[in-house]
Amino acid sequence: MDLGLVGLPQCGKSALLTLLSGAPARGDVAVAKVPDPRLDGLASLFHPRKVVHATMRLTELAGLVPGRLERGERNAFFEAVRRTDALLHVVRAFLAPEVPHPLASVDPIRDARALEEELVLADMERVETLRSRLEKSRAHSREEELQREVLARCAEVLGEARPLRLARLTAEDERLLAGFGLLTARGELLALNVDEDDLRQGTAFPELESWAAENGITVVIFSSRLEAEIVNLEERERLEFLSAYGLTESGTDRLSKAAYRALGLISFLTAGEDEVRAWPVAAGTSARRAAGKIHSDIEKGFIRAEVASYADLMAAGGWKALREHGQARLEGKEYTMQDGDVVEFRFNV
Ligand SMILES: Nc1nc2c(ncn2[C@@H]2O[C@H](COP(=O)(O)OP(=O)(O)O)[C@@H](O)[C@H]2O)c(=O)[nH]1
Ligand SMILES: [Mg+2]
Repeated sequence: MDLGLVGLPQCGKSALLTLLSGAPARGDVAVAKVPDPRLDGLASLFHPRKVVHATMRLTELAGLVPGRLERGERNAFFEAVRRTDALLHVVRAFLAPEVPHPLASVDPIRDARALEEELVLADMERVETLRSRLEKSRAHSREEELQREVLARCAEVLGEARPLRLARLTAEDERLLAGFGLLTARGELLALNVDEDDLRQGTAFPELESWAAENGITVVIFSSRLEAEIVNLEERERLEFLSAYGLTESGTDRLSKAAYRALGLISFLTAGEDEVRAWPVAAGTSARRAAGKIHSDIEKGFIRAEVASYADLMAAGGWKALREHGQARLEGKEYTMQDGDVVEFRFNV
């Protein structure tokens, strides 16, 4: 699962890549750990040799200035977007006269809209091309008929200048569209990089926030500057620092969690003396497929999943007491994994 960082040049993409991955960015790809306090809870119970967080891959895409691009550059950018599973759109709201703005003024809603419009426009062109190609095709297979139908619905949404993530596509629709490389169906998160003073005053950006909500985009307001100051502090100091801004969680943590959701991921957990671990799977994944994330043999030889909620396991103090309380459920291969399920798989080898 790949999260693409997009936004104008100098808006803070590389700074955010560094913050999320916890290390100075080397090139434009990095891996981010997804914070999960449940792992700390489980570690206090099981005293494992290691604790493994869920991770996601981050890729910084070339900064693009809408309206100023040659066709080749636009296509290269869209190609890079196609390779991502969700977008983290960094938008600049900090002033900093020493940092040049490619459009000479700081205007977050203008910048946020401009990129989204580019993507919607690209999808419109693509959908039109696909529709006329299907119109001309002489073989009228059932599959093509279904594609025509879903593309007509896409054209309607895009025609209203709305992204495809608002088109209520079903899993079947997504299957039909999978090879077409449309851009706006993917999840999107908007990271608004503000000045520390704006954070302190809790300054709201109502116009931007309602625009984002209408477009199915989650907004996280953070200050890249502030985050860089607190990243190396002890947990306790960091919390004190944040509380001065009326915050309880760092922007980096809020962004990581929101990005994980935008990617459509949830975590199931495994816990033992060897290892406590969070496993990322797409929301809706069955128990059997989830088992395959750990090892293909567990998927092949799947018998049952023994599942407990994190809260029940913590309250019981371990699997043994949990089983005695009848709080461990035995689930079959079609069970849909839930975020925070603690699981032990039973399997034949
Ligand atoms: N004052 C201020 N400067 C920032 C902030 N975020 C990034 N910068 C600076 O803006 C410049 C561009 O940031 P960078 O992360 O390289 O932007 P990118 O082009 O989007 O990757 C760098 O000099 C950063 O130090 C911020 O929140 N406040
Ligand atoms: Mg950069």
